[in-house]
Amino acid sequence: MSTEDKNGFFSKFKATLNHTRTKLGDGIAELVLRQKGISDEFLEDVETQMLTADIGIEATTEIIENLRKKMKRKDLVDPSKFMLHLKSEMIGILKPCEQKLEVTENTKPFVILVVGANGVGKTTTIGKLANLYREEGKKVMLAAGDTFRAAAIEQLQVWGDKNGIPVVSQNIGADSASVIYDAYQSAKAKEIDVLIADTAGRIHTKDNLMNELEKIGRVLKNQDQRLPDEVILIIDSTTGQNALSQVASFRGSIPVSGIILTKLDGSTKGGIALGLARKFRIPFRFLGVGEQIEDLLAFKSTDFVEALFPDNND
Ligand SMILES: Nc1nc2c(ncn2[C@@H]2O[C@H](COP(=O)(O)OP(=O)(O)OP(=O)(O)O)[C@@H](O)[C@H]2O)c(=O)[nH]1
Ligand SMILES: [Mg+2]
Repeated sequence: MSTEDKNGFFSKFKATLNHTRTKLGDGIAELVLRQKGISDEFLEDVETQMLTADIGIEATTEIIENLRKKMKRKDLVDPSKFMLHLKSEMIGILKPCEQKLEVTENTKPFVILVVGANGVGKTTTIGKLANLYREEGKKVMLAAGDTFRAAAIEQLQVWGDKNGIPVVSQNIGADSASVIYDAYQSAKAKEIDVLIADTAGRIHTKDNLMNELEKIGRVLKNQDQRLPDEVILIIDSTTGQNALSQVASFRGSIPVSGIILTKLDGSTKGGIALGLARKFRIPFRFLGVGEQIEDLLAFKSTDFVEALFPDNND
């Protein structure tokens, strides 16, 4: 059980992962209850359960192979110890992705570019991030880089108002890179600590939209080679395996340095975190766990894995 439950973080993790737990952890826990010993057949059943819970082929194979080796070495004999071994394999895969986003003080403004497919939760997550940094006492500004729809600019403005922070925007149809350039200039002049730029949702297989992202990257680099300081790719955790191709495509256009998994609260497919971690090892900066401003959790691999299984399954 987590030792860091002082603020109810673990309880929130647990509640958030309810649906994924029903799909993954409860099923495995039931399998374990029926076992007298660990067999190849049992491991195959666990493997099937993991695949249907969107952990993906690579992470699942790695975990099952390691457990099979332990079984052969007789390190894994007792079914009552199975969960401990399984959890520790999962934590091993997720741990490298547990890296907090360090917003450095000496690089003003620290520029965060938020990208992702349509409707994944980019703008909402920006509202949550703005709130987080504002509460830390930082001066935050937003850039309305999604110029495709008037509603997108208005939506960001609403989050700006909620946070009481400035939003730099231009008219609908304006060049996204130019909006972000303007915002950068303004943020620099106003000594803003964190500038968070929204971008339009894009289907990762459409070249022209991906080229626009490359342009944003170039325009920022022209200002300062270090920019952008962070590129966050938002992944909707209900999309399942498609997340893997989204990461691969976005990374082809812009150096993605962090992932935020959203909508975990309604998803049965939270297991995708393991698939993503195994394949890309990109840090999960945060998890989106609801539609409200405070529904953003820091990623902790141990808590995440514990929350995937019913209680008392050590
Ligand atoms: N349950 C839940 N809903 C979320 C979460 N994050 C975002 N949403 C909802 O998902 C929907 C889309 O969110 P947006 O923030 O508009 O997504 P977007 O990526 O900016 O969308 P586009 O700009 O149209 O590409 C909204 O209804 C949000 O309230 C989350 O973590 N949990
Ligand atoms: Mg949006």
